Amino acid sequence: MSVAGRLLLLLMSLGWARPAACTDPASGGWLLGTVPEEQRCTVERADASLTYPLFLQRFAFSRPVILQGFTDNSAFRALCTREKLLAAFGSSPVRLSTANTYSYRKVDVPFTEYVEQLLEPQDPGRLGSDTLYFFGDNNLTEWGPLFQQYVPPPFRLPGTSLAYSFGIAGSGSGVPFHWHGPGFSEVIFGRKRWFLYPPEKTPHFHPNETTLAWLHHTYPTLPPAERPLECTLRPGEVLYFPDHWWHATLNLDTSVFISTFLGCSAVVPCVLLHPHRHRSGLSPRGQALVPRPGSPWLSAMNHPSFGFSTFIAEVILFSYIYFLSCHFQRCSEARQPPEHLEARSSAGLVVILLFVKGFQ
Ligand SMILES: O=C(O)CCC(=O)C(=O)O
Repeated sequence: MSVAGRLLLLLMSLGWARPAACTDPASGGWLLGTVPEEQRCTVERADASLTYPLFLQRFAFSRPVILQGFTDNSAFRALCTREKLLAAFGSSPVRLSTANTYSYRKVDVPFTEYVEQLLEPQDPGRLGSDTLYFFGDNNLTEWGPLFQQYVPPPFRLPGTSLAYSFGIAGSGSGVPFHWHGPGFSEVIFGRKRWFLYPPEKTPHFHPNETTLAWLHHTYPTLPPAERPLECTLRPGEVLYFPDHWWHATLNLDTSVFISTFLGCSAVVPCVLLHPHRHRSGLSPRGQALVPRPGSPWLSAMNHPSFGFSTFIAEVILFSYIYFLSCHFQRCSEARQPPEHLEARSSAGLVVILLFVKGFQ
């Protein structure tokens, strides 16, 4: 072996030089990546002095922001090391999905199999449609106790409630451009590069291409004015993405990450307050990513055919409830038994709920 080779081996054994792919304790036992980091960050950053009114005024409905120092997830991070997750969830199944925009294949595998056999750096020659990605579709019965340890970002949007999507993915992997409702994303381990475009600026991308391929082939051809907003997130930073913003991700290392989606828990405030809600639901990839909790309202809002008709359905529902409450009042004034009205109100509600559910 040459002198230089011996020197390199010596340095590596002393921990002074890092091989191309390795782990260190700070990475939670997850493999570090070799995808080069881009220092440019064109997304605004805000520290913990950002107040909720300012967040609403400056970012909530208009542009992304990276929040720093708002929450401390070190306890959650300690539970997300490779060793701890394998010990706690090794035999639990995880649902993987293809990392492309339009086709959406799902594959269930035990978590151990995913971590030990499938979680590998992205093959640059592979299509998104042939790449499996673990993000979302989490079984809340099994993973719920872990998610309870996560401290979500402190800000909400009026009329929304939280739903988590958790994932782990190899370096060079990511999701291609898509959009959906607003939310936050936090990296627990690893680094993740984000690319974002406002709703009215549809990006140039091929639906079956991985983000890595897009970065190599399309990104360099973009004139400066056509470039996305972008930034690389590190553990402890939280990105807020507003409603309907296009976004794509690229994991620079094996990353553990969690998104907090702000789904509509009441349709009327959502329609009135969120500027893009009148445009129908989600991009196909968005539909697949956003968790669909049981609420028919939330499901309807997150459905691609959601739009003006759902809004009308809710207006009818609210009018109906209002009408009934007036009617009950008159009944009690007139001392009439309200049973028949109760039956009618329940039937009416069921019909309206079925109507809204019919969109799903
Ligand atoms: O973190 C990722 O790779 C995907 C996140 C994402 O697309 C989302 O939160 O909507």
